[in-house]
Amino acid sequence: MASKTEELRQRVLSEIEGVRSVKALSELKVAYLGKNGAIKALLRGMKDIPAENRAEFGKAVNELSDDVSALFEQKEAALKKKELQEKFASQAVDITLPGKRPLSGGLHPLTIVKNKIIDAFIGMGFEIFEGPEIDSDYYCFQALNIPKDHPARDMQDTFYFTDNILLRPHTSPGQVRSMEKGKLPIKILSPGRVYRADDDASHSPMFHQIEGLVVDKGVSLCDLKGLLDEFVRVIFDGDTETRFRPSYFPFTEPSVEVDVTCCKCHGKGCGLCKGTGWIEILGAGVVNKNVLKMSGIDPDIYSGLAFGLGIERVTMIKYGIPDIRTLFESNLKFLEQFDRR
Ligand code: FA5
Repeated sequence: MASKTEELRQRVLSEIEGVRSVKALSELKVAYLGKNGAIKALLRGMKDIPAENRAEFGKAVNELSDDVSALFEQKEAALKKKELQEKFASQAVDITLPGKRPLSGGLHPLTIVKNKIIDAFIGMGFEIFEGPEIDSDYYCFQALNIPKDHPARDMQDTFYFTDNILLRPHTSPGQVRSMEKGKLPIKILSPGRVYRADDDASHSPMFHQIEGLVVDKGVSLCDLKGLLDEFVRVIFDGDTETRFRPSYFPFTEPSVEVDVTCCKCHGKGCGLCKGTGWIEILGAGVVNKNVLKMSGIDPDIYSGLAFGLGIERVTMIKYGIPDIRTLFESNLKFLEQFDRR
């Protein structure tokens, strides 16, 4: 009789010992303590026990039941603790590992340079004035002293919607539009996209210019030189040399072009600078009296200076980029080298 309960106790002890998971333990618990479990089966066998021994047997079975319940509780607590520790260990984070940097946007090199140029001129008292990208023949050419069929139109050949409506080939129409407003003096900066029938390593069919215009009494070529020298000083590093070269634009007289030393060969001469060692960054000059007159400004009282610079050229020289197309390829490996914020 006692040996039956003792035998069961030993069996439970050895089976609980071998259990490795909470799930297996609960199955084992049902097998011993459940309604149809081994301990309840002992109680059901009471009827076969001689009457004088029943009380003792019942007591022994109840004790066994209490002891086994306690054993299951202890084992369950131990297993749960172990499983939790294993879960924590498997999910542990090594805080000494380097973190993953979140991807963040940055400014395109053209935007960085545009902002720098704008800052430089705003610091010299200029205001922003923006004109349309689709414009008329009158604003793009005629009002700039370039009549129909003038050979100078070839220098700024662009894309036409009709004979009269076109994608502006330069930001110079901004000069005319700001002068037409009739408010003097003028000191404006007009940035924007422009279009040309061009395509090679230093010329793009779409690129960006910034136009500058100053109209006031007594404005001269000396003021233009002072402004452009300051611009070059602010934008480029000390090693970049500049030169002013006489040039021709129908809307300025005299006209100049400003070159800086080539970013690829540093002045020695290469394919990018066509062997000259110099790259042109802007055209400029004293506003032609005809242009002032056509915009309703008296050239005997007022004079003007104007310049138009290519943002791509300035960017290429500043960062040593040998091919203009790199700026439009949206290649993250290239773009990530610039501003990341
Ligand atoms: C002009 O566009 C004149 N409107 C500039 C000007 C303004 C002169 C005011 C006088 C007074 P030009 O065609 O040289 O000039 O172009 C000016 C600058 O734009 C060039 O120096 C160059 O930096 C840039 N540029 C010209 N064509 C391209 C092109 N296809 N791709 C990239 N940059 C270009």
